[in-house]
Parts: sequence; C-alpha cells; structure tokens
Amino acid sequence: MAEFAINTDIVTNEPTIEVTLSAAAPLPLGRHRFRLIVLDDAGNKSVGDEVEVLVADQENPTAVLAAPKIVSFGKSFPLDGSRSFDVGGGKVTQYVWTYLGLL
Ligand SMILES: [Ca+2]
Repeated sequence: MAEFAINTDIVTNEPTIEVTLSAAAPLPLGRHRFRLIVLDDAGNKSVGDEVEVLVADQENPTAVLAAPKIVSFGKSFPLDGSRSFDVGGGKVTQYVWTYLGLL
C-alpha cells in the first residue's frame, strides 16, 4: 500500500501495488495516468509503460421529495427535492418531476 503523489517515484520489490487514498484526499473524478518502469537484477532499465485510469462516479443519487401533506383546493403548492443527494464524488444537477395522477 502506498500513497501516491504526482511525479514522485515509489520503489518496491513486489510486482503489485495498491493505490491507497484517504477519504479526506480522494483522487478527483477524471482521467489519471500512472507509469511503470522496471529494472532487472543487472540494473538495466525499461522504458516506461503508461496506463490511464478513469475515476468515475458510479453510484446512483438518491431522490428525496418533500411536499405539504394537505393543500387547499385551487391553490398552488411547492414540491421540494433539495434534500436529494449524491454519493460517489458527484452531485445532483437535474430534477425530473412527474405527476402520477389521482389515487
Ligand atoms: Ca453519484
């Protein structure tokens, strides 16, 4: 496990490494590039191999709809979706309202 910092080499004797991230400092959404260079036991050095990792919001948001329990006939009233929320690094940006009819 290792905390990566941009352009700072981490040297290991193991062929795998885990990119650890604290909840306080996650990788931001977007494309991130990593590079591996390997050396052999004679000290010969490879060229770098690079990969791109996309950090994406893959978690669905939660809709929370609030409305008055009773309203007067003929009067307009508000619907409030402001307590809706998202997880996974994103944010709620659109609200789709639908009247589903008389029960
Ligand atoms: Ca999300």
